[in-house]
Amino acid sequence: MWTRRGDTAGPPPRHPAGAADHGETLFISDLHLTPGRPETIRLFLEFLDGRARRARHLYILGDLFDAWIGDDDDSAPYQAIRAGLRGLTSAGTACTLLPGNRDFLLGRAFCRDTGCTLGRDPTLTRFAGVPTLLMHGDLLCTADLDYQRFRRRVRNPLVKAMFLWKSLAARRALAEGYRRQSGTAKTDKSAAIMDADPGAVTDYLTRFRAVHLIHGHTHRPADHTLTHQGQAARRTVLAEWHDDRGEVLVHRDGTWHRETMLPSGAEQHSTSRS
Ligand SMILES: [Mn+2]
Repeated sequence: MWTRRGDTAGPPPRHPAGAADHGETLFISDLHLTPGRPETIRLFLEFLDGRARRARHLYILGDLFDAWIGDDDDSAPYQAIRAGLRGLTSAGTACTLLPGNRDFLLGRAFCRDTGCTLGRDPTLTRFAGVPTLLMHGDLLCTADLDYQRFRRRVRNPLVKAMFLWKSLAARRALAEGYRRQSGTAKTDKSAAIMDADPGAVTDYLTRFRAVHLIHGHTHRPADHTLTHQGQAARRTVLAEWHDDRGEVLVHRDGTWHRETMLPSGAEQHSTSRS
């Protein structure tokens, strides 16, 4: 069992010479991993064992999992994912997880097992000196009032604690019911409501004095340029992952590009540079 190991931290990450010396940072989001999609899980495990090892830092900007009902969920696919992440962090690549709307219950036990760090949403950092805000993206969808209300309710620490206090079986049943409900609600909502609100984007850039925003959630990958307070600003939207293809945003020395991850055997290629 992964989550009942007690409070001892795992071994500190090693930094073998030659590994992770590129200073590359990778960003992914919206993998929506679930036992019912083994191909996407395999693609992610290959990524952790391969491409990700060459990076100094991997940011997962939310919705790594399609649903997360607690760190004590010991289903076999989740054990494999924990082991994959542990392998990456042990090899010297730092990994930061931001909570998504599907996996905001990821907690300390998961981090202890994997060597990952939980980040806040939003997180302000700098890349090549440029103040950059990292978010999952659901906070930007301010026109979806029902969702924002729901979000405040389920993130309440007491509500979270009461949910986690239930048995694993009870939590699985509740999550399944919610998934059905949210699937129905989504089809009734207009495309504009489900997208990032331009006013919310501006508000976050202003509040955090950032000129670059990177997020996922909307599944509308794009490189937007905007003028913010007389300055050029940008909003980079990450792509969701599929059974046969994942996408990674790469930063290295002030340059950015996207790479497509394909299952082993298929040729890996870059898609765009900016
Ligand atoms: Mn999401």
